[in-house]
Amino acid sequence: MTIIADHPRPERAGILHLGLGSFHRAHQAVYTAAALQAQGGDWGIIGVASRSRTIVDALHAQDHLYAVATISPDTTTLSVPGSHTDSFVGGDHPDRVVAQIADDGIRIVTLTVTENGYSYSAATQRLDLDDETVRADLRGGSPRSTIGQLARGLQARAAGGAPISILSCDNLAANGKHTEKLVREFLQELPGAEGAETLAYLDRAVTFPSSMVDRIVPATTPELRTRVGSLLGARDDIPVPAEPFTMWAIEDAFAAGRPAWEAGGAVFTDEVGRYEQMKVRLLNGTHSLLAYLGALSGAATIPAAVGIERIERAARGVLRDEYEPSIEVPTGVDIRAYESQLFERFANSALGHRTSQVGTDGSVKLRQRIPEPALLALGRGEMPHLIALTVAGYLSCLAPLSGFDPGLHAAAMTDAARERLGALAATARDGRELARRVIAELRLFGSELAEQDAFIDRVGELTDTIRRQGVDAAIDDAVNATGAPMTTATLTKEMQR
Ligand code: CS2
Repeated sequence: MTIIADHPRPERAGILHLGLGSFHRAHQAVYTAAALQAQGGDWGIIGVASRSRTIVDALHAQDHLYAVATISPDTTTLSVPGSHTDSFVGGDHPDRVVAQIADDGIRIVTLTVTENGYSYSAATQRLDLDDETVRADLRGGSPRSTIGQLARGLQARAAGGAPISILSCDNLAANGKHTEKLVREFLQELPGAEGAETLAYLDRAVTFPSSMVDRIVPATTPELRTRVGSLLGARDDIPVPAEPFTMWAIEDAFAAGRPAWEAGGAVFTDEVGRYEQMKVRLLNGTHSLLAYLGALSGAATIPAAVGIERIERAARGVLRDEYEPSIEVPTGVDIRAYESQLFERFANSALGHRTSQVGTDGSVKLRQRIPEPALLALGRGEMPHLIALTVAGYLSCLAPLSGFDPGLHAAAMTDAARERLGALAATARDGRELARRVIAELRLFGSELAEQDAFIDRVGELTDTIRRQGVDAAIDDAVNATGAPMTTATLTKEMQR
């Protein structure tokens, strides 16, 4: 038996997608399938994996079809989006990436390259000119960085001048503007007037809409493959598990048309910035707290972490007292309903979303999630104890002080900064010194937080508490300091009294 798509397949591609991971396959590909089903059009997707051949090889073997398994605590349902027309590995064929961007048939380039894929410096927010790959891309030859590929592709396309849009779908604040800024910085760095013509083309014919993406997509497991195989009645080597919830808010600024993504439920809005802030802080910020405190408490998964009462308490506290005051709620969103839905989503135990997955790449993820809300709280004269605890949890997991073992879930977290942080921790006398080195000297969370001595000391203090007295003591300390709200469990107990 072979896999069959849910809808007629597109004949031609109109989208080049960089970052062919699970998230894209359970999010944009599904919205595009709905758009194709509703309106047709040449909006097939050519997927580009950065380095790994696994997905690309399997997609070719499976006629570019795979199942999305929507998993709730009671049921699993399957859908088969058929939006991909082709795929290849960008690392193996960098010139093809450039050629595809230059191809007039492609009218949108979408990106899910993770927070890590944008080659910018956390301290300055500018293109990282110390990055070897960026430097090589600036010198010429086949580009390997995402920003280099976009800039070189647009440079090649500028000759014909056809309009195009670049749509970032990563968890970065103002992701469209951020991507545009980095591409422009790349072009400005080119010698002589080499970039000038392309910059003029960007002014004329290229847009960078922002978008907020949301769907929890854990890693695939061998068990899921077996389960999907029997539900589908066909072999699928690359099914994607995902939660039932899905959301996409997009700025409607496309230079050369777009698929009818609203058919899949996408929201086109002028308030993308508000949606992004709400999501990156309330969902992702709280997620990071759950991942680090959970891992340090021995929880393998996010639902297990949020099932620990004192961690749930800290999570509700950080969301309500420290993230929520920093955002402007999008028009029409009921923030209390959003919050309670979030906690239901975190508690979806059927998903098996791992703390090590969410804790991975904290050095770039936290940069998006914590500095602004922390600075706003400090500006109001309040210490954001639970954001400080999140950072202390991160440092304890990734850069444990000598003699502290953060356990196997922390050990499974990968992070580009792990080695650098480990070296700082190895010679730090205590948490305060480590926090100072990471936040003030390395400026891992930007230059403004680097100046906030009281916050840095609080992170250091909580890191020491984790090492000396354990994570529970640190959570209690931070929660009591903020007077965080009670958990549902304690509220029920209180009411029963
Ligand atoms: C998570 C996100 O891994 C992480 O950092 O917070 O991947 C999260 O699951 C998604 O953004 C949900 O939309």
